[in-house]
Amino acid sequence: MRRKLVIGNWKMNGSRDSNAALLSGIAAGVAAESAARQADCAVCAPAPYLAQCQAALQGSPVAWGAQDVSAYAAGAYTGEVAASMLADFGCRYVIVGHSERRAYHHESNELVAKKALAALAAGLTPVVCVGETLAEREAGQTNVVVCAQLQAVLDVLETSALGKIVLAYEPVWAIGTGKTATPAMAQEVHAQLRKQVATRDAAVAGGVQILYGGSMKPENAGELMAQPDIDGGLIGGAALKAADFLAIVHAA
Ligand code: 3PY
Repeated sequence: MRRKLVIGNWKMNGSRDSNAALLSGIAAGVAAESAARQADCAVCAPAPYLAQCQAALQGSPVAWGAQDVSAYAAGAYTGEVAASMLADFGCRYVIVGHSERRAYHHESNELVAKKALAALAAGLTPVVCVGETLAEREAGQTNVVVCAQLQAVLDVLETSALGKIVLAYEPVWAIGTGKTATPAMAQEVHAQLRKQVATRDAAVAGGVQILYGGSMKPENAGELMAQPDIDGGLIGGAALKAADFLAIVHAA
């Protein structure tokens, strides 16, 4: 059985003071859960705050990670952060291919695949995001778009590495808009993604965690995560309030 996983994507939000309160609230809330706690959880913070996450969360059940990584290992890439640097700060996860990076930084499917490879090489778990725009959904292109995004990653990964990634389906039209895919809409895409992974390896496909992202909040998290192929959430705005984030972790 797949474990549920809830990851907060803080995006470009926070300050040392607000992070301190958020991190201690999350760590205390998760630590107070019973040993029978089912869900794993993590926060993905802006890079300058990873040391703060490491100091606050070390030894707690809450993992931490980053929101992007360079495709390159080291060298003359001004402004980039290498996967080995994230590993140095104890990161377990790194988000790659978030739609905001694809849209505002023109990241291609191939670049996202290279970033996933770079993350794996440093021992990190890449959280590979895929998702369609509203125009693509309305044109009936959802599966074509998300399958192409996933295929670029499948094409560069050895079968042994496939089981080390996490996938996140984030419909672009549901990000930061308050609109959420219905559980049935999300489940349909998640099942399709799992089927696509199964074309490479059925056992790996059965174990890969596929998160839903896009305005997941305490009110809709339980119903979304009750779907058979939805293994958790990648949480935007609701990850910035400890009570909301914890409510989603509890719902998982
Ligand atoms: C959102 O829910 O807004 C997200 O983009 C999560 O990554």
